[in-house]
Amino acid sequence: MTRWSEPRSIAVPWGGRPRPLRGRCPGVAEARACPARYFLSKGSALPTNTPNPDIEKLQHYARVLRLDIVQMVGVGQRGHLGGSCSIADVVAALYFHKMRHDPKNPAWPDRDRFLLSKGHAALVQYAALAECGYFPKEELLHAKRLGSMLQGHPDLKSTPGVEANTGSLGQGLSIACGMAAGLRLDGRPGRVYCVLGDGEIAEGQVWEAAMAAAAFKLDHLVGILDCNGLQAMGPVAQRFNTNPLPEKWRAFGWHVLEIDGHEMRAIVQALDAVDGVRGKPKMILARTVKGAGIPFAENRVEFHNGLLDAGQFEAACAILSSDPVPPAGKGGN
Ligand SMILES: Cc1ncc(C[n+]2csc(CCOP(=O)(O)OP(=O)(O)O)c2C)c(N)n1
Repeated sequence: MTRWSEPRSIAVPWGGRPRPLRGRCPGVAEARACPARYFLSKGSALPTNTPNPDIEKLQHYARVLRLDIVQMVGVGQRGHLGGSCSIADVVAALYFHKMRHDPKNPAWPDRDRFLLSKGHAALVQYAALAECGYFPKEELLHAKRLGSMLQGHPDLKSTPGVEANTGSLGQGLSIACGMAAGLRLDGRPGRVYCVLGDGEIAEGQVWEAAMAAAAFKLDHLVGILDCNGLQAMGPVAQRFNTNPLPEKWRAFGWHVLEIDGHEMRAIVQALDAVDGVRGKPKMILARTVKGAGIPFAENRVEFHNGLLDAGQFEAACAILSSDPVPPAGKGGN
């Protein structure tokens, strides 16, 4: 269990001079007084890439990610809790099972690419990268601070393992298309996984990218749509209604699967199943709950970019750390 460390200057991943941390740490005064800022693990998970992954272990990692998200949000400061937690199971399945990647060599040319088009959910990606060992887990506690390697939205130049700057919604799928096309031209085996939000896809650029992916038959491009039904201001269906989703993506020439986005076995099976589909890009519609895993935040739009008070923070930590030990006899870290 790693305890919270004091703020300090941090190393810059791509070889620059160390930068001092600036600004107020999220909830720093409250967090200093809070005994519960800790991690469940030191962070040395490696992707399994096996045909039969240990589902219980992947579920455990999803819980680790959610606890790390809560630690990053801290007390008394806003953080994108809802949309980070809704996609945590999918992100765990990708980073700890499906994707071929090497935390010791983030630029490995044959790696699979992960793009978080809904970049406001950066905390879940940071948690996964730290857990895999791309950087020390202690960095998570400086997330969102000026000068930190973990900015409020994914930043290619700040964070090892981040493939592109995302968070201006609607752009990630276009980047993913370009990467997929480039990998094909270079004869590389990498697949591209792109996570989008169901509110995000109201952006018109998404549909240009969707047409391009089908036109170029980018069958090594896999989209995962986090269908939690809420965007920043309310239900997706009552704002810019992006439904009906399966019909739309099929009409745009994609192979579509629909799954429960919190059912780990279904996630793994879907990710494996789309490998076999040729000639089309694939879209996995993951039906999820915003804030999943934190009962008082589930399906509550106020936790989109929510703020935890000390009691909520403690309660969330208690719930998420109630299973601190990985499945018996199966390793973990
Ligand atoms: C181009 C652009 N417009 C607006 C925003 C502000 N914004 C951040 S998150 C969000 C809602 C996104 O909803 P959704 O894609 O459903 O995300 P999720 O519910 O999965 O977190 C908005 C409008 C933005 N980041 N980029």
